[in-house]
Amino acid sequence: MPISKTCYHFNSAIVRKPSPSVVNGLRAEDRGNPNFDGVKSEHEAYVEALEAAGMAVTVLPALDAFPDSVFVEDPALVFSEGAILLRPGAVPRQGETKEIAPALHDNFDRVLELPNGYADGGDILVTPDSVKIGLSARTDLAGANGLIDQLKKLGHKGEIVNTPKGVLHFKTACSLLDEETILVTSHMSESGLFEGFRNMILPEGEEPAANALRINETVLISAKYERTIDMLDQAGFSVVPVKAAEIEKIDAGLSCMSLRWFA
Ligand code: CIR
Repeated sequence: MPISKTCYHFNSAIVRKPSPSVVNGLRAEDRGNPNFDGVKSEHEAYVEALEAAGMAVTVLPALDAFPDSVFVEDPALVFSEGAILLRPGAVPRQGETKEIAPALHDNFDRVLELPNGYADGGDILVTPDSVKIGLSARTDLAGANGLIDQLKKLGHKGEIVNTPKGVLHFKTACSLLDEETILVTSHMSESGLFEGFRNMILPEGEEPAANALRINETVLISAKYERTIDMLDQAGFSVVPVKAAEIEKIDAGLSCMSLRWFA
């Protein structure tokens, strides 16, 4: 299957239930702890939205020892051709790789490993031409180069890019809406990184909506960003608002809570 078909056509996902310890999740800036019941209901609604978009969802059990383990996107990267176990850059999250490994072996014939360095899935954006790997406080050059080697084995081309300073993950500031369109903060757009794409710039004050999630015919967007929802609606996208206000308190968005692929 050509890579352009794999960018947002998915029929399978892995998620992990949040543990009560999620209230202690990592954050760059303290905006108060998320509420556990709130995270739990956001997660349940998210799983329903994935299913409604056409995916079969495997739900893994909560892991109390890893507060951020609900964000399964970070310790692994998956494609139709196989999976890659990553090494998260944040020390408290590094044990999550070992925890996600059995689910990957259950679902993929090929499970590769990052040979060295660090890389978080949140820094990786799959586009039709390349898999963009954003260097960040979580993803270093050794990790990015190691990832490029592993991607090659699965038939994908990796490309190293920069995550703007002060932004947690590359995909905190952008998402792919279709083969030629990126939803992006004005700051990241100004870097010229997406010159070959149509850039849809987030309205001022709604930058956290950048972490949207295109799945098949729908785009999931954090429900509180009404101007972004209107903008995408008017551009003809089929938008599904999903509540994410609690997980945003620990710097997360909609892509973070699943691993997605076409089986
Ligand atoms: C962390 O700092 O690692 C978590 N609190 C948030 C992870 C968000 N993941 C993502 O953007 N892929």
